Amino acid sequence: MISALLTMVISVPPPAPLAPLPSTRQLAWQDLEFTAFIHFGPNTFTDKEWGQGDEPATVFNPTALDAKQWVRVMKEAGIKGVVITAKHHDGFCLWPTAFSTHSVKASAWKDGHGDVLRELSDACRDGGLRFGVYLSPWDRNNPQYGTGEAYNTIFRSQLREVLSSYGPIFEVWFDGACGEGPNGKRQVYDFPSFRAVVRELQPDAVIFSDVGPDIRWVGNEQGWAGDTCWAMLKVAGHGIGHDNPPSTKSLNEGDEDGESWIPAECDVSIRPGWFYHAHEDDQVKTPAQLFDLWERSVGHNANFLLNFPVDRRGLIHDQDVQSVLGLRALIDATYGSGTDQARGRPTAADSIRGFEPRSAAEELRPEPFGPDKAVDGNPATFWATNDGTTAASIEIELDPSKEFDRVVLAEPIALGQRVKRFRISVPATPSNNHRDWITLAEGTTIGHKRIVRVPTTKARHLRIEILQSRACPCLSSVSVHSTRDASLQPAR
Ligand code: FUL
Repeated sequence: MISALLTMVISVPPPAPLAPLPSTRQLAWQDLEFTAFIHFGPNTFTDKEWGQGDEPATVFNPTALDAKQWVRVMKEAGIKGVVITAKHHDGFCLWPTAFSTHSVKASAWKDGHGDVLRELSDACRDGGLRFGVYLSPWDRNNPQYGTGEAYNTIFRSQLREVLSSYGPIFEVWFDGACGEGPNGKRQVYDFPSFRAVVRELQPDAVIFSDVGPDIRWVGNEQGWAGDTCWAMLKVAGHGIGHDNPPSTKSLNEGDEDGESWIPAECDVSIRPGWFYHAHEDDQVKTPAQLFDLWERSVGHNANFLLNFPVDRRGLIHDQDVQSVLGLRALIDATYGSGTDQARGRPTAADSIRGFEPRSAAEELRPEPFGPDKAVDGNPATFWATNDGTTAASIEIELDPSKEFDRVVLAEPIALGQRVKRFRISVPATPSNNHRDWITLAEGTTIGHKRIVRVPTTKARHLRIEILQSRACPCLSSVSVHSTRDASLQPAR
């Protein structure tokens, strides 16, 4: 009996993956969802955003640097990894590089014996946070900058130092900015060779630049991705920094017919500036503002990269700590464990992969791709339809006494991003037996996670219609939440 059941279960093959597909490193990165940036360096002490590169290294002198505090705050906020400005445009290196004199070695901090990357990577390892590095190719200090291969060799050497001295690195961030202007120095970066160094020394690390190869810029520095957001991109026509076309729409939304899998990352600072400025102490984004951005990045198939401008002491400022912990409280109250009103509820679907009509005796036979797989809390299982079916719907029976205002959908993206258009609706009246439905929301893409804001609603049934899909649709999760408890949280 059991083996007969197993045969039936196994005889339904899963849908074929639909190219382009994510790499293992991209899949692991996307699951992190929420990561942090640290901007720290001479600018912190000179009150600048872009240093000239001629600032004396001695200006860098934090009085109480404590990377463990950064990691503690991030862990408490639910952040999974941190990317630090190892070298910003001013060329100052936060580690004692052998390939430039402009570094912590020449600073007053710890009499030139300090190493910020060492302190942060150690704290990350101890605290269980992933460690990543930002390196700006634009270097306003290095005398070789603008000479071509000589500078590229220095940059590669610095990259080698950073990638081979501090343990595993999850993300390498290549900034595309360059403000040299028409009469400035012209350096042609050898990006293919930079990428080769990363692949050689840290094969699991994702590489960020405006256009990947692994992670793309989302086209703004405000922390949000488009309502439509494909992980795919048509790379042709895009470049890094100034080569980027003036329209950043396709970075923001991706391309349905993009040939490359390059998901978006939404970078934004918790304050107006990337670096610390005391006059911005009262301009820290509120928990509610951060929650809005978190929903429009993580909930729009992208990752959220929230910057903390570490202050002159070398600490995350208390205002910033309060705000990000306030954000965590809002996320937990809305999406934390026990908040999902769809979890384990009865489901139905008008199409199920491999389904065959069966006798009452067989009713209990498990369906490997049944709609219950979308509400079982297991991201590895999913509802799917037969090949060739690209429009189908799933219904979930809810507790009608509970109100909700968020519906969260997810696709198993290892099979590619498939859904093009969906609709969410509820019966017009609790008793009309599904004859009339009211649309709560219509949307386009889903991907890794799609948070849909819907009017505050109570309903006995919720229907998700997949209206169009690139191939048979698959949903690994449908969850239902309310921000009511979050809005009751006192502002922190
Ligand atoms: C930009 C830089 O110019 C800013 O200073 C900052 O580092 C931001 C994250 O990227 O391109």
